[in-house]
Amino acid sequence: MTTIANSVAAALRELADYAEMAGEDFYKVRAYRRAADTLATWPEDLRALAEAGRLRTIPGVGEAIEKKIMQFLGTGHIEALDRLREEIPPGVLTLRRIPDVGPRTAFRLYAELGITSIAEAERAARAGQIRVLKGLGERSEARILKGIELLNRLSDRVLLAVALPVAGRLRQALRALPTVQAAETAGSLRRLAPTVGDIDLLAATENPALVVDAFTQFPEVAEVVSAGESKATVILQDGLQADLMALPPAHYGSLLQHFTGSQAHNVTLRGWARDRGFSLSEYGLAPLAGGEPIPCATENEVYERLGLAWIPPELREDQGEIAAAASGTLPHLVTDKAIRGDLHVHSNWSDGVNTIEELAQAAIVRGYDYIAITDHTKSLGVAHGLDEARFADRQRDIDALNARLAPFRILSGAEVEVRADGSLDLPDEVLSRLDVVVAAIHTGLRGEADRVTARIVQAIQNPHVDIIAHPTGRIIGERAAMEFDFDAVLEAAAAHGVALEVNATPNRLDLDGEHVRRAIQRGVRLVISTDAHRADSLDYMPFGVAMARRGWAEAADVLNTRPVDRLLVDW
Ligand code: DGT
Ligand code: CA
Ligand code: CA
Repeated sequence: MTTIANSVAAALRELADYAEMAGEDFYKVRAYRRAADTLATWPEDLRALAEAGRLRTIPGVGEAIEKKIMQFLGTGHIEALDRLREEIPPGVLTLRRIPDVGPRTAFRLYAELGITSIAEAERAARAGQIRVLKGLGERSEARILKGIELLNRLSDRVLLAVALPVAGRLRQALRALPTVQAAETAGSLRRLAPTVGDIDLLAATENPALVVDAFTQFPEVAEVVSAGESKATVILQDGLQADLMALPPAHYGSLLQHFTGSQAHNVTLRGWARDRGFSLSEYGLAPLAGGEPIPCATENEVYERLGLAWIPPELREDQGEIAAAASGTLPHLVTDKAIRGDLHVHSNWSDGVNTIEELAQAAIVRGYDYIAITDHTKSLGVAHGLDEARFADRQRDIDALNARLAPFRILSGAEVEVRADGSLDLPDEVLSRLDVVVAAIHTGLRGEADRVTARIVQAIQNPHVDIIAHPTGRIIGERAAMEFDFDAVLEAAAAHGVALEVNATPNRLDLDGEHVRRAIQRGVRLVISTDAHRADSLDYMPFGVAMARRGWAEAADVLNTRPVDRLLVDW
């Protein structure tokens, strides 16, 4: 649903993007984005608030932004945005979607080469026109080209966090149909992959044709690509594709197994079935020797008939899960409920939206025992970071709250920067007073692999560092992982008892399942954290848990499943 506050938020976000490219003041740009973030989920009627002259009670709305909101409410336009739109063609904005192309580079590609689309940027890079720009060079050009290739690969996929709520609504709507006995999501979405190509849905019904027909008429459906007796493919209002398969309940287990995939898992499972005299399909198990096919009503039955334990969907990537299911050695995967606290959260002492108390209350509501407030330090200019004096002030705030909120515990932490030379941007003396030190690299991510590895290893060697945040630095659809020696980092982390973070922010999901698995195999412990910059974002936690599960993590592998006293023992 689009509210007027949503529309204002969208306009402010666009304004921020343009303003950033036009080289306007960084603080101004950030203020637009913050106000947009708040407005995007603003519950009250904006017009009523404006009439009451109370727009400035909205966090992040000061005089200048109030004026822009008033303009928008009056005319549907923001003057400053209109001016910038005239100055810079809209295609230039899309250039920023190329990994490694920031606003300044995007603007220069336009101003100096007249590039206004990603396709034009690709042609220019291939023709060697970008390397001649001052300060860019051959390496930048190659990187831009690589970024465009990455983007092309990702452009038709969406984040798990974007697809999940949509899929949940469709599943609900299917379950509400009178002829549907069961409905579930399948495919990469059920496997909780970081991104999904489409939404796969399954239904058990005695009347597949009727259900398929009803599905194609759901209000969220914008276009029907194909519809048959038991399947349909549609495009939803928001551009996502959804596939539905419906079969009678007797086949539901086989159906679910087949369309959950992955394809690689299914290929190996079919081989396993063949070796045991069956052919496997969405209809059931057919004996190769002939005779009646056996339909399976539950997924458990499919695996059981093949001599296997049921395999959690997150593991179905053909990474040894079938052998583990055969030998009874599947992991007892960590669950959402096992998480007792969040160890990477930003308050309004740095660039977060909420007060420490609001964050603590939000954590209490979520059933947590503790939360670590890990504000940015001063050197990360973009984040209004804290210096030593302000850390001391913040500590008083935390002490007072802890006295009041016990037994809930607020841990005093920081997200410190790993500088170019591998040192940290807070003196050891300050670090030693913190409960939790999270170290992160935010700059120089494109350095030589050896340099990046050395920086991370050096941070790990600092006796005060507890956690390495978002270790690979990838941002899905925007930035590939840093090039570095992950095994060397694992070795150092294991040796120094430093945990690696599984960052649950939907476009990070860093570490992902593969990296989690490698970390566990090397004896490195993990934490799952949201990196929330506002209280609502504590809800990202399940996405991080999903990555940990995809990496075969058990509760014992994850430090924040521990009570706080056992957490601090090692730190
Ligand atoms: P996605 O959609 O790219 O994120 O990945 P999946 O795994 O959801 O793939 P999708 O939607 O093409 O198919 C869902 C599952 O159905 C897939 O994991 C395996 C199974 N499947 C059954 N028949 C086929 C087939 O003919 N082709 C493919 N690719 N998958 C099939
Ligand atoms: Ca799919
Ligand atoms: Ca599909």
